[in-house]
Amino acid sequence: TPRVFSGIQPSGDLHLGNYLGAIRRFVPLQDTHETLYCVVDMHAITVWQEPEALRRATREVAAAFIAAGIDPKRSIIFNQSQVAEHAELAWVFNCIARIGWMNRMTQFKDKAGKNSENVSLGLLAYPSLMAADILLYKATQVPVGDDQKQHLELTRDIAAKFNNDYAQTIKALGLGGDTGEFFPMTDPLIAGPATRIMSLRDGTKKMSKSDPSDQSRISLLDDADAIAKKIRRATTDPAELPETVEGLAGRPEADNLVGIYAALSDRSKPEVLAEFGGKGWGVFKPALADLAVSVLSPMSTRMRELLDDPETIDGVLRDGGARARAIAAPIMDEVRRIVGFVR
Ligand code: AQP
Repeated sequence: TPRVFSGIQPSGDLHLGNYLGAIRRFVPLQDTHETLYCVVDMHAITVWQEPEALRRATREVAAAFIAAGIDPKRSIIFNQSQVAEHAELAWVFNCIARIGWMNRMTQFKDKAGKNSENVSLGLLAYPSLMAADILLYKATQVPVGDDQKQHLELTRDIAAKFNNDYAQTIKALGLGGDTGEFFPMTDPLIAGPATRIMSLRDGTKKMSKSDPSDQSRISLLDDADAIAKKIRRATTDPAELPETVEGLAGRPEADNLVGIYAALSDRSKPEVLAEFGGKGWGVFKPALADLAVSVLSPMSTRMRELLDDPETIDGVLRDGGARARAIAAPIMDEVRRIVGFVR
């Protein structure tokens, strides 16, 4: 069975974008793939995290996984730092990847801003650790939101350069399988209606954990009141909803809210517009709020229950860590042999 890997950073409040773009899509893959879902705490510390907040956020992501329907028995749920091989392979990849590749990453440019001399070295190397996360398990399928596409292309570049630089030893050791490749080429799974959810305040910016405005995102732990309020206050233009998707062009906020409605109701945007086209925001926003509450509130209730019992969550992460390590260790062993490290 093909192996799936994906990760979420415990770097703040999980939001609707993380759910629709990633977590929700993790669930059905359990039926068809071997699935590893990781709370990437080592990625999170590329920007400063208060230790206690990091611990809380780590448990919160794990709780969201479980509440969304990821079964800790069928899937491996763990936090990255429990499997030291992630860091070890990332180091090897730091020596494979080129600084120029990292400098081109738009996420780095966005997060570093004008201050790129003064951000952590880890933030620059972030995609190298992400490549290690995936390739440590030779995962071939990676469900992510649209914003991660460039990082996944880099993962392929790193795998290809590793395979190429070490082609001779890979061959000599017989570790290249039929194709001569040690690391597989990974495919991003970016599909469906909600691969990029935008901020509720600005339809041109993605919904993000690190947006300073809490009003910009619907958090998975928001209660019904907060959800309704945020949707009511969401920025929109004054025009009515259009009858067709073409009518959403040049209206990013309208497009975003219709997209969210479509994703939450498992319908297409044309279907949503068939119902709401020609109606005003005073009709659409309350309907969207009701829908969002009906989807999210069972999940947040379950998350809260789980978070009341951190020991159980920690046990899930520990068990997942051991199972992940059992897959990673032999692959890392082969990497050490390929690179020429003496054991
Ligand atoms: N707005 C979004 N729409 C759709 N998918 C999204 N994802 C994030 N934002 C959206 C997807 O969620 C997964 C986890 O992302 P991450 O935790 O690794 O970090 P990120 O992509 O940088 O997400 P955030 O929420 O914006 O966090 P910060 O602000 O900390 O950077 C990924 O699959 C991502 O595509």
